[in-house]
Amino acid sequence: MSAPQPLSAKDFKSPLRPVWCPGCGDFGVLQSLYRALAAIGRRPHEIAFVSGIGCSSRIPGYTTAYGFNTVHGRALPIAQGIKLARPELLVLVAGGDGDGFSIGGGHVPHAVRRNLDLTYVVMDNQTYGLTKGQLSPTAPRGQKSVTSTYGSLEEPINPLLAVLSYGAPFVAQGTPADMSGLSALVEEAIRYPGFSFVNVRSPCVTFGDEHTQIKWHKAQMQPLAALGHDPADRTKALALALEYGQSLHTGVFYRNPSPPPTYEGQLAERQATLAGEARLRARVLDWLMPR
Ligand SMILES: Cc1ncc(C[n+]2csc(CCOP(=O)(O)OP(=O)(O)O)c2C)c(N)n1
Ligand code: SF4
Ligand SMILES: [Mg+2]
Repeated sequence: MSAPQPLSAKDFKSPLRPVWCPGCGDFGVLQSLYRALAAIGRRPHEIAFVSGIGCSSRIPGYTTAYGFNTVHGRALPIAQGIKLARPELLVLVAGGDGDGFSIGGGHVPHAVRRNLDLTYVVMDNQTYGLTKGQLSPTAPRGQKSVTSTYGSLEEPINPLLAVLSYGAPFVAQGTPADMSGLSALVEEAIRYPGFSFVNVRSPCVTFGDEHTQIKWHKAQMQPLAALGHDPADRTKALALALEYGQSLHTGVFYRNPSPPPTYEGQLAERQATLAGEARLRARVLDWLMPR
């Protein structure tokens, strides 16, 4: 039998044309996924790509993987169900800041602490793009929007700090202002054996303010590697994550060098133990009460 052909980015490109606004950061995220998936080499039919609702959540449809554009804020529970039922699949989850940290925010800690081998990519544009620019949970205090005309009175959620403090073993941040860096991060996240999170600062060119645009990202970006950050240092990662909002650090904040056991791995072990015990019980019963 001949060896399977290596895959290229175009093997993951679906015939659907993205309906995103020209210049939307989500195009960059899509490109980074094509590149990462080609490098990883799993066939499109071995990939389940789950999203919520939002501009960003359209992303599975633009790939050739099996996609499920689910319900607003419910991508993570559905992705966990798929991974439990079919652990051999590569399961990707994607959505927006609103989808993940507003309506779906209650699911994030539980997905993190269960630690299924999933990669969660959030396209964080600090706005609700699809529904025309309402205030998002990651938007800074003072942000003016159609639902905060005089400026937001609320502290934002810090997605990096939240996911790190819930105990995620892999946390990174990227931007389409650095496409090769973003593709490498997405690839590394997918390869990590456990729950991995990539917060992508993805510009919304239609409703985002200037601090969320690619020009600002290019000027402000600070790669963590250039700062000498050691991604095995969780305490330092938490300190750097606190700067979300003031600076734009890119790269891996935290990578647990000893990946904790995954939920599906532990479940398989338990099932094997229980099956062994059941076989033993049946043999004892057969011996006590021969049929
Ligand atoms: C249960 C429910 N509530 C509200 C909505 C309306 N809705 C659709 S997308 C969205 C927010 C989108 O923002 P985000 O998740 O950040 O994605 P973006 O469009 O910015 O990529 C909202 C409020 C919905 N579809 N379902
Ligand atoms: S509204 Fe914003 S997030 Fe939605 S497609 Fe347009 S630029 Fe992208
Ligand atoms: Mg958004």
